[in-house]
Amino acid sequence: MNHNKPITHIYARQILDSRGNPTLETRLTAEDVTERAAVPSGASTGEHEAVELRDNEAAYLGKSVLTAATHVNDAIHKLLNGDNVFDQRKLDYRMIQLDGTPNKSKLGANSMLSVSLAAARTAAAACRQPLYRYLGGCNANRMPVPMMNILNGGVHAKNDLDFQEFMIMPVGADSFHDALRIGTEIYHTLKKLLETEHLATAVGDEGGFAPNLKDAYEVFDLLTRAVEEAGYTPGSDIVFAMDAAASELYDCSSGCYYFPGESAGLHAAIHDQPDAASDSHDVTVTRTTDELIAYYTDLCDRYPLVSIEDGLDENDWEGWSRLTQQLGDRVQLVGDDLFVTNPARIAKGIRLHAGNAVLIKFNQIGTLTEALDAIELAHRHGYQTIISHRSGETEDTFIADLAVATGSGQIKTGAPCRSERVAKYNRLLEIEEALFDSSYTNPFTHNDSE
Ligand code: 2PG
Ligand code: MG
Repeated sequence: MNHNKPITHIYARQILDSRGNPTLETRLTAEDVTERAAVPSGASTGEHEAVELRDNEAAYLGKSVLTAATHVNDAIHKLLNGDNVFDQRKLDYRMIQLDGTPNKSKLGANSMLSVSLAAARTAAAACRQPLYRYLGGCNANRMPVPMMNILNGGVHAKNDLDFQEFMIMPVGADSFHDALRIGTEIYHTLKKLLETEHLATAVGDEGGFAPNLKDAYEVFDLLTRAVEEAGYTPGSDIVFAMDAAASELYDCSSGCYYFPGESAGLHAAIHDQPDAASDSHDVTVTRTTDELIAYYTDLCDRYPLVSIEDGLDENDWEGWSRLTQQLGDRVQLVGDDLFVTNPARIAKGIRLHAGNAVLIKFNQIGTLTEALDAIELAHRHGYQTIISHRSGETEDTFIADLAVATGSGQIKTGAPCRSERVAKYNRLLEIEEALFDSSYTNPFTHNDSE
């Protein structure tokens, strides 16, 4: 095979994501091969993420990405035209150099990522290899456990739940397709349960239901019932995970976490009392870092909750170290806004013993190469990784291949609902079938030292 295949054309266009907001899709041609990639977009974005370039003009209420598309079609096209499509690292670093800013604010992480991903796809197609094989080599065969976000809150839904995501992980399954089936059965059982309880079954941004529930305890009670009514055992067939997205709850002036949904519920409950005093309306639920750590500890004591993402604010390194000291030996503590897929922030976390797992979202950092570096750094230091979607997604399934390519072992891509989420699950089914042996290593029961 010829190992030099020059890039001959790059073209980006504006398309829509799953929330109806503009995003980029880029087609990249190397001689006779053309492939494309689209970039996702977050809502609960971390303060330290690379910049997503938006036009901030009248069109699409400020959210159009035409400038970013122009950067691809002009500056990046000119830069990379003639470069070898197989030189992924070089292509990415040439874009990083051209941008020249620490947070990719000149070209935009969305412009750069769309080119980076499209280049990898084109390179894989040029070798006639599936993407996971091109990226991961011949040993890329570990199917991820799906972390299925079946109950939504926070900024992903307009309900009273302060925490953003409540997930089930079918860790007792021995294949990906079985895990998906079990998770989906529980999802449908949960819907029936919600209907019986006269609770809303409308879904949030990631396809999970978004009923008005009081707090995390009520959620986990309901999830436990759904798991049992579907015929499974919490703690062995299924374990729970959550994304608190605590940066969204943190108030830096008071140094406390503020729970608006819980406050509203309490306020309403007090008002319903016949003898409620007229001055009893100011009910504000707040928690300090240590109170929140105690809250998580209690949840982990009561439920099979094995993974907590963004349990604390993105700048509270000290709090993260305390949380890790308290729960790190029995719970996966995932940094999302904390690490923003950035090797420099992950290195800091490793130094400070903050968290023990990294959420990987390639648009937080802006190139495939840097995301792969983040994964490698995490794995080298015994941190788990979870390959993740964004709340604003497209039909692009790159993350499914990335999860298998990197052997990450876990993927977070929403509920088994909404095509932009299901597309990733369906791609994983296809990959598993292609791998024939349906190998599935369960990261919670598989002990490497055995
Ligand atoms: C998260 C993500 C994805 P967003 O916080 O983990 O679930 O949400 O894309 O809105 O940041
Ligand atoms: Mg998160």
